[in-house]
Amino acid sequence: MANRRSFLQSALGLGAGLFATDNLYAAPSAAQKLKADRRVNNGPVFNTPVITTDIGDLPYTMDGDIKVFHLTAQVVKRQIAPDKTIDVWGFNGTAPGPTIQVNEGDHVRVILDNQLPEPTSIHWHGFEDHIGYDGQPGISQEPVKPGGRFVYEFHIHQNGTYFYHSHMAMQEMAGMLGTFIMHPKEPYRPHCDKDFAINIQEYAVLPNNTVPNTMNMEFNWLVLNGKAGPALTPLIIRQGERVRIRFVNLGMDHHPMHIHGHTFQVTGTEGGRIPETAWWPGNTVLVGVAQSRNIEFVANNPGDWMVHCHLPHHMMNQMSSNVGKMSRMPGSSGMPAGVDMNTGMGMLQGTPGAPLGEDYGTSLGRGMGFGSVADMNTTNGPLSEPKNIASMQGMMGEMKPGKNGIEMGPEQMRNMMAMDMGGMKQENSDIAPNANEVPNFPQDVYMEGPMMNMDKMVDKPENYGLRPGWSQFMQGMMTFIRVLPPDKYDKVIARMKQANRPNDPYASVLSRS
Ligand SMILES: [Cu+2]
Repeated sequence: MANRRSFLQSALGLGAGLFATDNLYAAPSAAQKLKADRRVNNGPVFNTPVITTDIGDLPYTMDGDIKVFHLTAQVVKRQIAPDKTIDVWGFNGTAPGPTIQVNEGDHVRVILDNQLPEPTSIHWHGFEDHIGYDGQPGISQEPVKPGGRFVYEFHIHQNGTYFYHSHMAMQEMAGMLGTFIMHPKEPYRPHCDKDFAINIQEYAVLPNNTVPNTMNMEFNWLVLNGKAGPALTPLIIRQGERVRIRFVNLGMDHHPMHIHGHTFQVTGTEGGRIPETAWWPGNTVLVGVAQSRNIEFVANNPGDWMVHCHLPHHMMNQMSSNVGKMSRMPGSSGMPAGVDMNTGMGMLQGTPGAPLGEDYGTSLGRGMGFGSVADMNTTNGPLSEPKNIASMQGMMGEMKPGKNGIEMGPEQMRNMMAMDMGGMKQENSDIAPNANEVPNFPQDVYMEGPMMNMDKMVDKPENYGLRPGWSQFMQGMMTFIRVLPPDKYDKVIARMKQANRPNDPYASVLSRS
């Protein structure tokens, strides 16, 4: 591990000095009580509003004593990562849809308008209510036609983490889901100072496309609250606070959600609160499809701690099937990576260009093996610097001298490689000189390469004080719990207030602090 870490540091040109800069956290001292009472109750007991980062809440109006929500099913453009905006279906401008928060005992009306080009029906997941409002299309209600409206009515007598989603399966895969919080009549004990909801989803977006392929079983964009790392907004926590996180999974995969630096208790499921005697400890909790897992912990360990799905492929962005050799071994054919990219991503080809085409053989989708077709070498990831310069000189050599005014020597090449590419700062690559002879190279420099530094592109108050270059290492289902000492916490909160963003998901915190 140490070797890998130091390799990465040197591979990415990160000197040891960088780790020492701008440290928001004091060195741990013996006085630090990491084993503090995990039950501590920090103050008065009330229902803390739930924060859904990067999404926010659906507002309501009152009609007498009825809480009225207007939910509009519609096509949504969602930026899931820097320079990556996709066309999905969601609600009221976002996908996932905004979180709905009500209280046990409330009388709730949800007016659904369908602005989609096909019928839909919304299921209220986990609700023990009237069959007429369950949203089973063609079973408990007529599907809501394009331009149509349906009014759902609920008498809330449960409490916990519930969901709403289209009960048309492919629409759900297109983004039509959201969280529905029922706050308890009797607040849960011990009191939590922060309460977060995290929606878990996957999308399969073919290269150069903006529309997710809802048929695909291989996902290359793994998102929490509709964003992939490093675009996710961290969970901002003051050191010592008791924190609840409600994971909600309405996707195709199960996700082992892991947090660093803390031990949590699993305190609730999609069926509501677990009695305290049945809580179980962990640092990873498997959130299965259609499940919620609520975890609670006292954030007593200061630092920027990762919270992420632990499936390695879910900590990556924009995966596509490899084509060609799996190493750069010169003069060797290397290991075949599999079928070509289109086939690997599930696009069936052949003669006559159909699944049953006669030259379409069996495949496991992302194929590997002797029957695979090697189309071309993998070219992602930086080459070793000498080879990089050599190859670029070769490329430039093909140009006529002076054409386009381009003429560069090795020194200028090196400078060009260290240039700032619109926020994606590429630092001098520092790969072992013999990297191309090492089987399986590249591995992590493949995805965590210097090209991936997007600190500037995802700059926001919640990221203030993170270690420079952090964005290279946060992809897919990855964000932070930032456990900030009080003075640092106040600094970050002040910046969040100053930003004065409309519909800020953190509004309930900013108005309290
Ligand atoms: Cu996962």
